[in-house]
Amino acid sequence: SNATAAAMPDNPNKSGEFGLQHAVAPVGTAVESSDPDVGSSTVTEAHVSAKTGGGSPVPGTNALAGSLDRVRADDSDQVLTSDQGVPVADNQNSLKAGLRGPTLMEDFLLREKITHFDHERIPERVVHARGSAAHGYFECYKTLADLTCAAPFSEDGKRTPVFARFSTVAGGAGSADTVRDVRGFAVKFYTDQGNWDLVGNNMPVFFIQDAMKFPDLVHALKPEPHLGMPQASSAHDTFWDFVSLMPESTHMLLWQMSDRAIPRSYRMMQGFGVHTFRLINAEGKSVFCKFHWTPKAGTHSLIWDEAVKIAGADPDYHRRDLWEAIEAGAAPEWELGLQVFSEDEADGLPFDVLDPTKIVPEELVPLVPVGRMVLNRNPDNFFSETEQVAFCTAHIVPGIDFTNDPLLQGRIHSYLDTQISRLGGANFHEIPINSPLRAVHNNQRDGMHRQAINRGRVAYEPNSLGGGCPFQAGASGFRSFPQTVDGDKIRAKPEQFADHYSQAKLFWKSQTLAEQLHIVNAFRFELTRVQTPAIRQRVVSLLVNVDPMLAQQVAEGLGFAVPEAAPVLVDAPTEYSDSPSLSLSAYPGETGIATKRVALLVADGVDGAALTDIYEHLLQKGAVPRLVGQTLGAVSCSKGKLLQVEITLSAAPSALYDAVVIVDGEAASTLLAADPLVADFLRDQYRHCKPILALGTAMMVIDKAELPERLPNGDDDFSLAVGDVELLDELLQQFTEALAGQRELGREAL
Ligand code: HDE
Repeated sequence: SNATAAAMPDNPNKSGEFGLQHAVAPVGTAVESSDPDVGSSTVTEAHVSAKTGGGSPVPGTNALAGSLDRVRADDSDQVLTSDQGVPVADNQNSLKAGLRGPTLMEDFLLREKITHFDHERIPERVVHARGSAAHGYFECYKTLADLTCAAPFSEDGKRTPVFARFSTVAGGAGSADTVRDVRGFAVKFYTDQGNWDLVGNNMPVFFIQDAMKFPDLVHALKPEPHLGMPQASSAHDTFWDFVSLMPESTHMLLWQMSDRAIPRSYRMMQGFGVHTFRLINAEGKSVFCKFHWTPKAGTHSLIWDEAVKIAGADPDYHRRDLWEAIEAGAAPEWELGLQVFSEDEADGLPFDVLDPTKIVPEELVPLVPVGRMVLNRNPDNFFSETEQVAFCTAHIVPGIDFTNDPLLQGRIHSYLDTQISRLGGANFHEIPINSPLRAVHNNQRDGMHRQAINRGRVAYEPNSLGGGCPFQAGASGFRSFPQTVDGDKIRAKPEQFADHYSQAKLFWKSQTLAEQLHIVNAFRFELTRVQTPAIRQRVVSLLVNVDPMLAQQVAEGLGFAVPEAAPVLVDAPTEYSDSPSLSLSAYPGETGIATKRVALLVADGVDGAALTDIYEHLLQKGAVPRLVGQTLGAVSCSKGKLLQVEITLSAAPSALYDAVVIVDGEAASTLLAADPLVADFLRDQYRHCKPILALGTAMMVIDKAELPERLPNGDDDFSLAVGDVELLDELLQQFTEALAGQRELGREAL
């Protein structure tokens, strides 16, 4: 796929990486807009690219790719200059008084270079510091004009450019990707009515009900302040101390201890807007709405032991996965679904829709698919795009509005505020990745790092000297929904907010047995790391209200008897029937084995013909096969040609592959069977519930690893495709089917 990528670059702007023949107009060449709605004088205005050629965008590319060309810098075929554009003759030596003398103060080139370097860092995000992002587009299936006048939903098939960033929450910018954590799922829609940011998570509920508690939550979660540990982990006393005293967090804790918190890939997790939002149509009619993203690749998670191993073997696992999938042309895709309900319907629900610790079960309000998001272009520069992108829940467009969810209300303030310290001032909206496609016209002026050169003497409104411009948009502009508000000023919560356990119960009973086992193990792990016995007990006393068996199993692991249940604050907690869509098993995915990574273990004497066939078969289906050997170099084959090993067992351990294949070949199988790394590799593949294909003599390698032939309950293990060489076609098909689906969790003894 590297050869294809070179011929057809996904990022045509990176000419330097695709040969000098692609070099284009030097930076600074003026580009003109062909869009009559769009001016051309300020950096916040959209430009159609000279490079991608203006006019109608190529299907599948997004308008933003063109607009950012204005600032994309390409050094191919260019002379090195200072920041002032002065050509630099010598970039090796500072200017000295004599060969062995001191460096001169006048060395402006040295000082400029070092000064710039000294200031290269900005504060990392206070939460969600570690993340990865990509460009793409959102495509609306059918107009939603009857529900909302929001621009992305105005026409059938309309495409809106997006930039999406996925993140962990607790860890610093350099922490590992596969830690147990909530994942951020933030999407910036560059609509033709301005930017709309849907700043969600991969779990539909949150720990707390009111913004007032957010700094407490985060202080408890982050490394403990006296010793700066642990990094990127909730498994410590302060976190569990806080949540054990906040029973409203119980529902979220179950999600966080579930496999949702260790996704296999950003491309394989759901996203949720969490809060209830409002949609408003052109007549001013409003409905409530919840936003859901569902991955086309299905929902897939890691096994905890695997997640831990990956954190060491490849801390950039999710970042690399997203990058490589996009570079390979396997653009990740999610379907956007809405749960839409009226205020009257909301009043009839057995919980408060303003409470962010509650979901709206799909059995009560169905999920309606409305469009899809495709991410098809990697950023050119991590800092300029992924680091500087500023998501903000306050960024909404006409047709969308907030509700009074007290968590959302606090966020509306926080995101704008935090950018000012993170990005250094009020003009962060002018940073290219943040600037809207629609031109900005207002009387906001000046401030640090101002880019726009606003012309004229008028910076106020009303005015007559500027012809009254810019003028108010009136009916076509943003108008808040005129909700009637009447009440006493009060610091309190609605009564229904106090039903803390009913939905936690619903979540628990909607999980498969294997998922439940993982939740129990996660609680045991985290609480074992907690040092204060009273905190452990308090957490289990919350769990008693969720399910006595859950509490029992967790308590057993912690070596104490089940404590008394925490007090239940409502008289009649809601009873829910189960909700199958809450299990990860509900979304196996539609993309088959595409992007799945398969290790083919090789050694001298391997059956090269079968190996090549399988390799080709996997490639054809979009999978990522790798020849994994004991050393780099060529292996000689019993049949077929010499094959080059791509990576070694020690450089790329089992946890980095979704499946493993070993083909026939007496000599090779003997070598592999004798290697303890190979046995480890296979045991991990097995323990992590991944498909294994072994042919002919490879059976001896499987035997050496002592893998069980059947599942612990006596059933056939469909993911273990082992047999004679003659059965290759059949076994390969079985293996491919297993790899396309979810893992064989039945291997774990319950
Ligand atoms: Fe955030 N959150 N948050 N959060 N959040 C931030 O904004 C905050 C919450 C979420 O990729 C910060 O730019 C408060 C819920 C994501 O850049 C900050 C409250 C949800 C991202 C902030 C919440 C989120 C953030 C830190 C409770 C899911 C990363 C840096 C009142 C619906 C966005 C920044 C990116 C980032 C505040 C709760 C999602 C400090 C005050 C609930 C995905 O402004």
